[in-house]
Amino acid sequence: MALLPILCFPDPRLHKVAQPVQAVDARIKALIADMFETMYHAHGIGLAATQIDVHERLIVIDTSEERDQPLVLINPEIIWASAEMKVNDEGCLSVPGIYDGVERHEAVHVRALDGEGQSRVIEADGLLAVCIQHEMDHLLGKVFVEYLSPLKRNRIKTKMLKVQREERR
Ligand code: K1U
Ligand code: ZN
Repeated sequence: MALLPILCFPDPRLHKVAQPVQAVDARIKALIADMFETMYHAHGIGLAATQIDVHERLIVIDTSEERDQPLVLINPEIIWASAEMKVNDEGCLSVPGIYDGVERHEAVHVRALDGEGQSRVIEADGLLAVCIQHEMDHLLGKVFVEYLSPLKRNRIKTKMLKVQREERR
């Protein structure tokens, strides 16, 4: 297994649209293991392949307190979304240290392949529903700061670029 580097906003590669996974083969299974290792190491609750510069429709999630309920979503599709919306505070491993409110569907049903290539339907609410919507945005090249005002987004961009310049010194 391996820890993978996570792209940081405003890296343009975060805006690439991911393509469907063609086969759940040994390459994808190895990638899933590396993504879980990377997500747990970073103390995240989710990670989309886009964030590690792989532009395929693959997500790993674990929203459990005990960090023992890994969930793999391959080629996910939202098949139902609640009319009720809710604003939740979100963070992102690609925008470290920034948290802000984003409005999402309170509940979603998602069809996806699991890590063995089996089709599943996941009925999610609460933090899991928020996390699934956040990660599916990554696969479309969308980062959560794009829901914020242009003023906030530009401030975050300037802050991230400053941090990245200082880290390179
Ligand atoms: O996509 C990512 O970068 C992972 C991200 C997922 C996420 C967290 C919170 C709301 C929506 C999506 C994170 O794991 S951020 C770090 C984190 O562990 C966290 C932040 C806020 C609440 C709960 C967890
Ligand atoms: Zn994110």
